[in-house]
Amino acid sequence: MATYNYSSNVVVVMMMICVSCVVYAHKSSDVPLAEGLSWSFYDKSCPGVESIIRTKLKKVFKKDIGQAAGLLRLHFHDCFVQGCDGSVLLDGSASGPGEKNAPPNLSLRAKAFEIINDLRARVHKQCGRVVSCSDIAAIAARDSVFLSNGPDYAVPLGRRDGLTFATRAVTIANLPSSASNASTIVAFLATKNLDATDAVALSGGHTIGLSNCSSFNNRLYPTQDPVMDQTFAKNLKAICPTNNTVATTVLDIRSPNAFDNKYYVNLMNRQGLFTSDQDLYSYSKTKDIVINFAVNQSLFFEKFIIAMTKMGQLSVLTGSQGEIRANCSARNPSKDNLASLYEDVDNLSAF
Ligand code: HEM
Ligand SMILES: *[C@@H]1O[C@H](CO)[C@@H](O)[C@H](O)[C@H]1NC(C)=O
Ligand SMILES: *[C@@H]1O[C@H](CO)[C@@H](O)[C@H](O)[C@H]1NC(C)=O
Ligand SMILES: *[C@@H]1O[C@H](CO)[C@@H](O)[C@H](O)[C@H]1NC(C)=O
Ligand SMILES: *[C@@H]1O[C@H](CO)[C@@H](O)[C@H](O)[C@H]1NC(C)=O
Ligand SMILES: *[C@@H]1O[C@H](CO)[C@@H](O)[C@H](O)[C@H]1NC(C)=O
Ligand SMILES: *[C@@H]1O[C@H](CO)[C@@H](O)[C@H](O)[C@H]1NC(C)=O
Ligand SMILES: CC(=O)N[C@H]1CO[C@H](CO)[C@@H](O)[C@@H]1O
Repeated sequence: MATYNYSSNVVVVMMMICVSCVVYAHKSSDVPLAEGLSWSFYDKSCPGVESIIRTKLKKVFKKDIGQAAGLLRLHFHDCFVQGCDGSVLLDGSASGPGEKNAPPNLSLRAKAFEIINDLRARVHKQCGRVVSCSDIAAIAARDSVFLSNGPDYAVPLGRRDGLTFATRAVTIANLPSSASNASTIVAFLATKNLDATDAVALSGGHTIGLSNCSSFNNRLYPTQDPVMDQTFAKNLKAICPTNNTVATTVLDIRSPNAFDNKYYVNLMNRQGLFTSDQDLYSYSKTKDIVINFAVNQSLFFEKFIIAMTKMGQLSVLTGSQGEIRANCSARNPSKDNLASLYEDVDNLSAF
């Protein structure tokens, strides 16, 4: 009997080890953890958080895989502006639903904000108000990558939600323009401790999703960017016949909905959409990285995970800083009357 118990415990332990190995084979142990974040933050307080999110997102993406791109970009904007503190989610933020038309025109998908709030309601319903909106956004970004055929990887957790949204000026100052050249992009990301490899890998986020004409018109009008492939330019002009046309096109012409390394193959064929994309293949410090990713998808995935893990820890709030929002779009009204608010917001019928 003792022997039996002993071996079954061993089996259970082995299964647990294996489960974490198989599900998150790509924990980026190369990247140091920010103080206060951990790989097992919700293991006791909300062990189901990641499966609740993934299960729901599978359904969301089955209906519209485009939402994956919206969620991935949302996390990027959250992290670059004032750190990964969920500030982008707050109504009234320069990048939030209240000011969608503010320059720079962020064009974040309205639906992405709704999805985050829906996930929050599901998670809080099961665990109580213990998981932050910024962590939900980080997990949702990872699942967007994985469920678009990209790599799976573990996300350090324990972020807290910020109390303030960024001003318009701070938002503009922290999001590079798609008309920037590669040296500007690399120099800008360096201010966030992201190196040239990170810059090239993160730009690979443009392997999924859409863009409005306004984000690449600078390459068509008044004169065509000589670097751009002729046929590609002709097709873009058909979609955006004038400098003012309001229309959208895919970021990755080879595989618009798949998270893969085709973005880099596009760049090598001069079919990158933005100046900030295409110039990565011209700039001496990034050209070889583009080539290496174009010929080796595993290498891209490996470097993307490292870069995302770094980006996902930018200026995080942890410990007793910030709060756990009861509604991702608004800061908590006060420290005391949350119980009643929390009951009210658990309405899942919208999804
Ligand atoms: C390096 C600097 C970056 C620049 C200049 C940039 C710029 C842009 C622009 C202008 C758009 C299109 C907006 C529109 O016109 O609708 C866009 C879309 C997108 N970006 Fe970036 N981006 C950058 C980095 C990133 C990063 C780091 C990620 C994520 C890892 C990312 C993921 C996306 C995605 C997924 C979309 C498509 C969104 C959708 O379909 O809703 N971008 N980006
Ligand atoms: C972007 O801003 C321009 C004006 O600056 C506006 O015409 C356009 O509709 C905006 N696009 C989005 C997606 O908000
Ligand atoms: C990149 O853009 C910056 C800012 O516009 C400019 O100063 C610089 O000369 C450009 N670099 C190259 C190599 O074109
Ligand atoms: C294209 O439109 C943008 C914004 O509407 C404007 O800033 C730019 O000067 C225009 N370019 C040309 C060549 O008309
Ligand atoms: C591709 O990159 C992976 C990950 O770094 C590496 O293990 C593998 O050897 C590379 N493959 C080739 C053919 O270079
Ligand atoms: C969440 O906060 C936003 C912004 O204050 C508000 O418009 C929305 O109604 C709130 N949602 C719920 C479910 O209370
Ligand atoms: C949930 O929201 C829907 C519409 O968004 C509304 O019709 C319904 O009454 C709400 N249910 C509860 C229990 O608040
Ligand atoms: C004005 C315009 O075309 N806006 C679109 C920009 O792109 C997003 C999708 O990425 C659309 O949701 C916007 O409607």
